[in-house]
Amino acid sequence: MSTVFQQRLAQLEAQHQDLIQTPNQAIVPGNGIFERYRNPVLTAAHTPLFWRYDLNPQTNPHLMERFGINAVFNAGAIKWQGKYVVAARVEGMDRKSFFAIAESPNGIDQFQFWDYPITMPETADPDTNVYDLRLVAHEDGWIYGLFCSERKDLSVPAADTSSAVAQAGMARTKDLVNWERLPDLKTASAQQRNVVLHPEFVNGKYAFYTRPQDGFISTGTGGGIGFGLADNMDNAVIESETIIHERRYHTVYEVKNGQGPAPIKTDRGWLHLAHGVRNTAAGLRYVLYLFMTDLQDLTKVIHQPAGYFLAPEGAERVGDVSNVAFSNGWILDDDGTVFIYYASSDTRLHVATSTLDRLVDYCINTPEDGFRSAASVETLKAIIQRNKIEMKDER
Ligand code: M1P
Repeated sequence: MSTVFQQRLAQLEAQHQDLIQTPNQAIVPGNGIFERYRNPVLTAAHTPLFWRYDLNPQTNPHLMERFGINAVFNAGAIKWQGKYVVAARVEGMDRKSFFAIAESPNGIDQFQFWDYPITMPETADPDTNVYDLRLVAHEDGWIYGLFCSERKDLSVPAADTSSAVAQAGMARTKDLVNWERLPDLKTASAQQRNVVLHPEFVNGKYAFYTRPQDGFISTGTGGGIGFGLADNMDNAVIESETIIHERRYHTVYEVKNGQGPAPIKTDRGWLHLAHGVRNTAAGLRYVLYLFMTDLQDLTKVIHQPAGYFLAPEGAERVGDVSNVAFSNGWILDDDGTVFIYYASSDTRLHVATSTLDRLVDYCINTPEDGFRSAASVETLKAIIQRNKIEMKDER
């Protein structure tokens, strides 16, 4: 007769295999800009059983979880040795996040974690929490990982056990396994989050997208997506930041915004994916938006469709931090397919697919925000009038 341990292990293994092998399907017809998929690509349940359980029947006869995983979300992404690889933010039940690599043969399903999470070396001032890794294959030959490094704010009264300081942690690797930690990025801002390395040198320097802010949550007088240059990565200092995409009243990025993954170079400009945040009676709402910058002047926005590109929908709207769509990873494939890895509500990771052509078309041909209701009505009327002619209906 099999033991409780054996029965539970057989059930858990069958369930886990089933989850990983379930094919994902695009939801059609979609909006023509991108395709969403039926299932998330990674959840807490995708983490290996040998992470979560002590598999020794002597020390764990009830086969209990010993290391619970709370969520798997915001992931950096890269095509690596023919595989679609994400470096996910894995959050344990102890609230600590860490990074772990999962790979898929096709980018849309069958994601499996590598056996061990990333061992990210600490600096002399250890991080309390690390999250939201942006992976960038830089033209200098290294793969860089930039992430948020969070530490307790020691300047506040002892009774305040929540205030934190966020800065840009940085590391580099050649194999995604062995990481060399670099000093945190230095800028004039009290706090930094959503810092991303540009993949090419700019005037012989390393270029960064930043998000200066006064407080840990609130941007205060700061905010906006910034841009700055540093001489090197071994002691990177940005002396001056230029805000290239500002927060603005009554937009989807009214309260704050942040660069997503590193931009993709196209023949029409650099294509950017970012998140925008606005406040509502139900709390903050995070959506994704696209814009393009000039190939020569990286601080000049040349195309910006109105509103959001992707917002949390259906079940995506609910999670640990509800009403959030967030992305810090995408992959441009050789055939022009773009895999956009986005997380919903700080809980799970999804993929959406499009093509570079379609995303550029979307950026160039979607009307811009007129910043007033009346301007939106004029934009809509112009579309209707053109379509009436198309439909040969002059009413
Ligand atoms: O909880 C939503 C997101 O909040 C932060 O983003 P931002 O700095 O723009 O507010 C990040 O902590 C991110 O990880 C999280 O998904």
